[in-house]
Amino acid sequence: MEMTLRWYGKDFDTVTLEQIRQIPGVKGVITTLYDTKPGEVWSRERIKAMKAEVEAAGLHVAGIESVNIHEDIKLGKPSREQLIDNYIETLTNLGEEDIHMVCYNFMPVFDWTRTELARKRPDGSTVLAYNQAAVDALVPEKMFDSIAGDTNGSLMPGWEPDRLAHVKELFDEYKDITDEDLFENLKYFLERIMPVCDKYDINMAIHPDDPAWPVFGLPRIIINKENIQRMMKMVDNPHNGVTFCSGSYGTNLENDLPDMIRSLKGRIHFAHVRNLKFNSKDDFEEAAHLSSDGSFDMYEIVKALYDIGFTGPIRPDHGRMIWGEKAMPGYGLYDRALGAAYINGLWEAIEKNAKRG
Ligand code: DNO
Ligand code: MN
Repeated sequence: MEMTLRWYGKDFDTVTLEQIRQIPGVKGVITTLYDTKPGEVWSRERIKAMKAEVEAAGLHVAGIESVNIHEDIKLGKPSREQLIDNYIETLTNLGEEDIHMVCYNFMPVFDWTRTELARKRPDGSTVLAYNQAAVDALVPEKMFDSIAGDTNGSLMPGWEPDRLAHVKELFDEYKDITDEDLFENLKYFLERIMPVCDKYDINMAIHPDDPAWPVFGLPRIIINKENIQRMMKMVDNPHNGVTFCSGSYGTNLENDLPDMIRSLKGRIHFAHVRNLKFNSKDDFEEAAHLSSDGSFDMYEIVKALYDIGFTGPIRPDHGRMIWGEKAMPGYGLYDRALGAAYINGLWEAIEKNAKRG
């Protein structure tokens, strides 16, 4: 594995590349062109400039999170042809610039869903949290309003203002879309992009739906072992792979995370490692990475990644807000740096132990 940190670019991130470089063991960043819109072609020049900036700080671009998918592709509308052509052009430009991992998701309308961005924990830190009763009480169009005061001034990924402005229309468009339709549309998209992925050796890494069940009646398919196996088989190309995100698959306590990891040998191209603390099955919060702070056995998760010979980029996922930091919720420096150090420690111990036999 290669330890990395997500970075949104200097115009959007409170964390600097210089700070990231001082986290022990972090040599790569996972970044994006945060101001591009789904469907837009990423120009070669902009990708080149992004790479140069990262490299000037002594780091390298280990992959992209995300190149977002336009809703019309997920909906299977005729306009998808042009939009997929554009996606292929973006992948070509990334490939020409020697970037080989792209994370994306196929969630209708919303990316991740949380009901609180700053829930206070007993130690005084604040974390993102999810409560099912709170979701059930919300009107989807108003979802962001209830948490907007806690963003620390950041633009939240998946909650871009022009997307939010059209939430109602989008809901109407998804009215008749079933899980089967969504699988079909994903298959169509993947079949079209696989040739360019083969040509440039680009690993596509689908991010799971978060939480791993339908919210607001929208279909959601990347949620469990069965569905992800179906996806791997329906386009059986090693470049069609996954982002294994423990915090997203882990929202459903029925998902056996180490077992899922083992079943995806060779197809995990990117790993997000984080812990959740469940207060009940309908209420969880994003704990510190340490096993004892949450509900997951982080040793078993990292061990499973080690055992399948995972070599891709890995990153600590959302961190708590600690030590007075003001940053995008989930994406401060301090707790993610602690997470990286912890995962590195687990990995070193597992590796040394395995080599000792
Ligand atoms: C949440 C992230 C997601 C993820 C996208 C990938 O913080 O894990 O927003 O980046 O779903 O496309
Ligand atoms: Mn994730």
